[in-house]
Amino acid sequence: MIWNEHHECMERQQLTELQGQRLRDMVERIYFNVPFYRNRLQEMGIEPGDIRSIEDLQKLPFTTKQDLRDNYPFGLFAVPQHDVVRLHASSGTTGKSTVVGYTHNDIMMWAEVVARSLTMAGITRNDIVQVAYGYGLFTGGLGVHYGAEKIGASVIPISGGNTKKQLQLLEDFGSTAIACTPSYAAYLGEALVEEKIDRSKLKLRAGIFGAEPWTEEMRTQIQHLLGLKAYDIYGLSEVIGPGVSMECACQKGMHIFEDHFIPEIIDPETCEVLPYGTLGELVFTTVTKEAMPLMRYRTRDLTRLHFEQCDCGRTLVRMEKCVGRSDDMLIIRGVNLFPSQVESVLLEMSETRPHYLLVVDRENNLDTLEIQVEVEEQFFSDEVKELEGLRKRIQSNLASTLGLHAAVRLVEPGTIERSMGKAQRVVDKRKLK
Ligand code: DLL
Repeated sequence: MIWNEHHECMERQQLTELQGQRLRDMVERIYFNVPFYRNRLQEMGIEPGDIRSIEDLQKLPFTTKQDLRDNYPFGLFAVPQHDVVRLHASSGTTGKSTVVGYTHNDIMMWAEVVARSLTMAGITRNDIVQVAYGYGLFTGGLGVHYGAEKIGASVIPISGGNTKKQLQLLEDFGSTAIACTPSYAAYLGEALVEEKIDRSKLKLRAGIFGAEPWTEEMRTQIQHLLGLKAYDIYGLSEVIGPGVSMECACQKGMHIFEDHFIPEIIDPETCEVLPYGTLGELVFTTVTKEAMPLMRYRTRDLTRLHFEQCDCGRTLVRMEKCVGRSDDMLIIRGVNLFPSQVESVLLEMSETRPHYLLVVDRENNLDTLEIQVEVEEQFFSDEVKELEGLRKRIQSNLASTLGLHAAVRLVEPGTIERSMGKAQRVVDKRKLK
């Protein structure tokens, strides 16, 4: 089923016209209502009338997270405070949090894109959706909540954490879908086994997992652990929250809701727009948001876009699973590396669990990388010799994929700290020195 066939299956030309018209309106709104954007456009000699169609998008300047910080908390709002009905914020690891505001219409639009997303995972009014993303300033909980309610599903607003309660409700309420981060899903799957809950008694069919990068190998593990079909959902607070894009049943990338969010891929170094299909940084222009429209916002997320028609019938462009964020890329002795590459290698092996940690340090001016890997119980109790054999195998698999020699430390199941939200996969001790 398709939630909004009109907007999800538009002819490209019709969609481009709609985008152009919405872009024109948006540029006018921010020009007259947001001094920051007006100054920036004036500096570049651009007037609202210069932006007439989607082809003019490239004339516009980029917006960065730093711009949001510089205008903290409400400097980029395009409406008076009395029209703002909701505030969210993303914590971020450094500096001030990024604040985002929503008007009533923004909240409705958000519910609409999440309703489209959940429909892609086959969710209908007959489903019971356990929302185990955090509720609060984080957009995950409330974002999915409103979309699921719009569809008419029964929503369980349990929020993140409280694992025993999660399992109890999965059993007692017969939740048919669960929404949480993939790392928390993996943890729930593990807890299910520990609590000796019979998986066949659960009614779970679909998982709506996102908010952090995760690999195909992780998908396989979660599907196996929880007995459901795992779907990838993408989004970021600045743009709206969850529901910027979502995988359909074909699972060949995430469809971006282009009637609201216009994507571009740029070279993160030169800012040059790259041809479709090339790996680069994802940039979004929001064309319908009222409270805080964003012009060419640099997400830092690295992916590729594909325009070929999808078998599901939707014409919306698809983005590949994110490799990671450009600011999560580690440079170890000159070799570029994303935690997701390590995840792929580890989870391809049946002896390892989906919990790992990269510890980066510097000794005698040389970068060091230690990868801590949890091993399945039955392999851990094996002989030392076999364990050493496994360690060496992991090390050599990593070396051949990453082109880098990393120390591997096998740790007992349950050793690596579990996260109820976004997992922390890297400890970079170099930054502490
Ligand atoms: O994580 C919104 C969200 C909530 C999305 C629930 C999906 C589900 P932020 O906290 O602002 O918002 O973080 C946004 O998280 O720029 C990506 O780096 C990362 N991210 C989000 N979804 C995915 C995904 C929410 N499916 C940042 N795959 C983004 C990879 C993701 N990374």
